[in-house]
Amino acid sequence: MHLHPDAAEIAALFELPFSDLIYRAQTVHRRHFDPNAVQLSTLLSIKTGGCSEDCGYCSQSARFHTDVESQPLMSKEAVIAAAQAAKARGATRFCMGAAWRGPKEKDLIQVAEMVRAVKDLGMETCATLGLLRDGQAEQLAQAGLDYYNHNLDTSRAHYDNIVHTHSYDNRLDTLTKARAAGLKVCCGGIMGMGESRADRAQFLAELAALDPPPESVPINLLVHIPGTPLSEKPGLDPIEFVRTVAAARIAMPASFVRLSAGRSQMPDHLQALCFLAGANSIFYGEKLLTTPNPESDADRKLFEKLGLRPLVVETPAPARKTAEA
Ligand code: SAM
Ligand code: DTB
Ligand code: SF4
Repeated sequence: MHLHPDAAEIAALFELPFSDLIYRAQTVHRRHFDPNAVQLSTLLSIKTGGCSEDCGYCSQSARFHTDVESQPLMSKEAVIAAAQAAKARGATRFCMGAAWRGPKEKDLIQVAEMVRAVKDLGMETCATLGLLRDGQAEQLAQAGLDYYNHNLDTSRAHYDNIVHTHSYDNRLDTLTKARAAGLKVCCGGIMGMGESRADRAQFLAELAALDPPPESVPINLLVHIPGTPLSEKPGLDPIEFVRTVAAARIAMPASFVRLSAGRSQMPDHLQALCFLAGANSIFYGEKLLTTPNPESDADRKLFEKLGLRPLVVETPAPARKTAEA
């Protein structure tokens, strides 16, 4: 067992004067990381829309009328091209997302092929495919998958207000499966879904209690999607969002905390506060899954202004091809 803060301890962090909270987060951050290096992940939606689930924030549920056009599973060639472009721009991790409750066996065989190909480019690989059945995490690990993304998204208590087609325990079970197969875990959530501060503290306590805690913790700010049940939720106070990033940093000192969805709506000074609070990863590239992300040029300028640099990730040499004639 590792030592981790409980919900009451995390709630107490949220109550600190802002400067004290940020100072603590910076201190912890500097003990574990180079504070000026930020990890860059690029997302690609490899299968879009038409999802059976009813997650109240999501543009891709078949149950809501959103502007998203459904797209079947992409070809391996198109995925490789997108990964090459992401690598050329400086991303070190490529994350493939699919709008599924979970992958069917024939889907998984195709995704495994994509993972193999992206891994061969010398990138870190990540997939987010929904709930996994027995054996599927092992298949992905064998194909060279480094990370599985599966978010808890909010507190256990609030989850049932947001999603009705699967449970918090279903999600914890998939995280256990990913871990047992030797995958690294990327697990975080969405802020601004009408949760209370106590919910945010409980959510972070759930993440910190995973043993070991997730290597990567995406903190998303809700992107309001017209047509979804959460489209009209009032925006979260930006300072409360920064507090959440700081509390995540302190609760999971050795994890990468990713400033995730919502950056397009954030001015530079708010993003700077998030980095100060201990965020050290972003999604990089002009699209998230179905919604816009800042242009790469804008991010490069922001990094220059803040003296940040992309984290260099050593990836093992790609599988050696057999000698050519
Ligand atoms: N279908 C799989 C699943 O639900 O795990 C994988 C894809 S799903 C779109 C991945 C994550 O994207 C969700 O868990 C949620 O955290 C995030 N997400 C989806 N829609 C969002 C929105 N409108 N704003 C912020 N984050 C969002
Ligand atoms: C995560 O936590 N955020 C990413 C990734 N994991 C898969 C997805 C954000 C999606 C934002 C809304 C959209 O583009 O559809
Ligand atoms: Fe489907 Fe994932 Fe969207 Fe939920 S979050 S509706 S499971 S794509």
